[in-house]
Amino acid sequence: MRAQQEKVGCIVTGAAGFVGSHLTERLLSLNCAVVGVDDFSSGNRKNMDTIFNHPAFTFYERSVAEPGLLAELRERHPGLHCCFHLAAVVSVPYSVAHPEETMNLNYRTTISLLEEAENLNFTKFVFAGSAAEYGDDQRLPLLEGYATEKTRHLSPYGLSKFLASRRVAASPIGAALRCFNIYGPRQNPQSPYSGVISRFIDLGIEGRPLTIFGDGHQSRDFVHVSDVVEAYLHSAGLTVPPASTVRGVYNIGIGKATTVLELAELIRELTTNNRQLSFLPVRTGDIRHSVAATEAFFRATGWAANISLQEGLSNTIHWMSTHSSRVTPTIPCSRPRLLHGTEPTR
Ligand code: UD2
Repeated sequence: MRAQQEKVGCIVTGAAGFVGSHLTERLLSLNCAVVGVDDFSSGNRKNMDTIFNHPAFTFYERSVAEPGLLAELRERHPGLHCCFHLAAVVSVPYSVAHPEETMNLNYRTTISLLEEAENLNFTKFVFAGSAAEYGDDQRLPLLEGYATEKTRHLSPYGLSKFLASRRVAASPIGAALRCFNIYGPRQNPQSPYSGVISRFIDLGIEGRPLTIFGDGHQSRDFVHVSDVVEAYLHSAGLTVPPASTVRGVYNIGIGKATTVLELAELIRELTTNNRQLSFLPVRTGDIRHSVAATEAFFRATGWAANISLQEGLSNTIHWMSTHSSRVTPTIPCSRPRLLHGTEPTR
């Protein structure tokens, strides 16, 4: 890993988020210098507890929508040359209620940041795409080429991610990772976008009935956050041994479908929850099946998920049993603040 000798400078937007905080932690463990940016609109300060005082980490409570942000950060941190852009409107229901805000943040702001990174000669810009870019396409497994301008998007979230991924993938420094259903430690079971695994584990641990929307035969491709973090490193060539970086758009999943019923049974067993399942009406807008074709990213980088669902669930259950899973929501702060690091020089 080249960062053992030389510090690689990375920006992580959304550093206080579920995935962003794990990515930041891992980059720091690889001896990278990391600048984290988050406005706490959905991220949480608590997610950064393990990294906040790390000497190679500097955090800015700022919005990625501020014009000129990358240039300003590059001036303060001349070693920055890699940007992982994860900050976004992350909730599908929220995007439906706020389509304009979603298009602005997830699409237009991404393009502005990418163009700024290109102008500043960044070597890499990795974007957090989503399985939502495939809309309700049921040709399975989903190949990267299936998402086109003809795709019927189910939400502004899906459309904004698709448009942004397409532009990022066309950049000489760009890679867009379409992550499928990510789970793992620090995912908040109380939030509307938290995901079925954290909700089921929360209910399982509390000895309450797991709630199934519909018949439970719908399926998803569940990928552990540690595997996703490794995929981000691979996309930027920050691996051991160093790999060349990749361009384009790639699926990140395990390539295996698990039904919600199978998942519920596994979690009931692992949390020794004997309560009967509770069946509720199908959730509006729910897609039936989703599973990634994962060969393209494997061919490009050699990455493949290596945490099985069973292992990932055990790890997440252990974490949720030993940590308070209910994080207090933070109140967004409109005034930019430097929370850690050297005071800005203008
Ligand atoms: C995922 C993403 C979302 C977006 C979308 C695109 C997550 C957490 N969310 O939504 O951001 O990218 O894919 O398609 O990765 N379910 C239950 N009971 C519950 C909760 C959920 O039965 O208590 C079902 C739900 O109806 C769905 C499945 O579990 O069929 C997965 O739900 P989810 O919210 O974890 O994720 P998904 O695929 O809807």
